[in-house]
Amino acid sequence: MYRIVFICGFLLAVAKTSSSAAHNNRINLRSFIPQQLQIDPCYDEDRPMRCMPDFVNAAFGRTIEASSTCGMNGPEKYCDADGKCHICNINDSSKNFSAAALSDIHNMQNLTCWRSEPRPMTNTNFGFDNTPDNVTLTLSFGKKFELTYVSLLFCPGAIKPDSMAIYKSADYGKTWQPFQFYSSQCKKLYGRTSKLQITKRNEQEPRCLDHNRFATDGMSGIQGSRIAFSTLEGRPSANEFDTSAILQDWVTATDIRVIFHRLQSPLAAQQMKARMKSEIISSSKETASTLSPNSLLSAGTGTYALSDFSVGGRCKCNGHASRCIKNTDGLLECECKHNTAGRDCEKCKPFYFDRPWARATVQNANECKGEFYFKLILTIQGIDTLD
Ligand SMILES: [Ca+2]
Repeated sequence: MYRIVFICGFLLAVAKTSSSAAHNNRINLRSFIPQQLQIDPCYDEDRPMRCMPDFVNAAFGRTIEASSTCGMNGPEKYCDADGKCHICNINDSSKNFSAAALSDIHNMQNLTCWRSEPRPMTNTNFGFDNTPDNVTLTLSFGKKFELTYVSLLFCPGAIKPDSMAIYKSADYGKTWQPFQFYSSQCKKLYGRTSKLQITKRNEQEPRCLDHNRFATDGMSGIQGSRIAFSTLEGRPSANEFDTSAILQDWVTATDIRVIFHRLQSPLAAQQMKARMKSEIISSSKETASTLSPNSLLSAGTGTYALSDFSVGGRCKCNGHASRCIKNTDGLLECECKHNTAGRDCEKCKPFYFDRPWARATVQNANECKGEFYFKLILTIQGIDTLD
């Protein structure tokens, strides 16, 4: 039926232009194939080849929206894990910790950091028993990408959070799907086991890991450390990615969202509280009974603090384009080859329906072909072909 509709459409279009066409002309079908430049990575001379845009940090230079930023409404006090306290203030360039610092040039000699609004680190009941923090960072690509990793680098002196989740959207933020969880209490906070085995039957299932399990500093986080989520790690079909529709779908995202739920585990918060108490006592010679709970709370005021948010991946073109460009509406789209079309080269161009659309692989570029239609039209006109 699909073919018939297109054949009819094509015939009508050709009928308008064919009345004066000479009969018995001989036309080489190759003249219908667009000429490709030698340097086009999607072709080896005339032969179509799988091609793909460069691997990039898809977060770099993009706006990341933060639900909470330290010092947004003027000077605010926050404290690092070592107990030293500082001031943040969005209006003071030396104390500015805006979200722009998440996706700028990453230079270890000159780190820039985003910080959330301060929150108590030492409240052992803090977390899902009460209200989760829900500090959110959202990154939109404006186009489907295929992601290899999501990497979060924490600022020197900051704590690696105890509980957080990475979500993805593949429909521009309409719906969200969990990508990965981290927590010292996977079952309690996220209802998931930290011992989940990924097999070929559940390759699209997110895992929950206790990334702080091996921390030895008595705190829940490692200072200045990184969390790197590798999208294909431990997924059995990763070596057959070209032919695994499930994993191709799993790594596809238009947006990434990170939600920080809890800064410290209850155990680490308790240990920190005890340590702070003893340090304050020894330095001030105060007795425990004269310390107000507020002074402890203030000294234990921490922030989520990240110096870099990077996302490794490629603009998704299904093997049919070597780059993405902005269209006339300013939207990012693939520069499709192999007679494909769509923002992700996810369909065949009109009249190129000799066979169903398919993603390109190393073995087969799966170029869309329209010879059936062209031959049909020429036959109707009485024109022989040279193919
Ligand atoms: Ca930075």
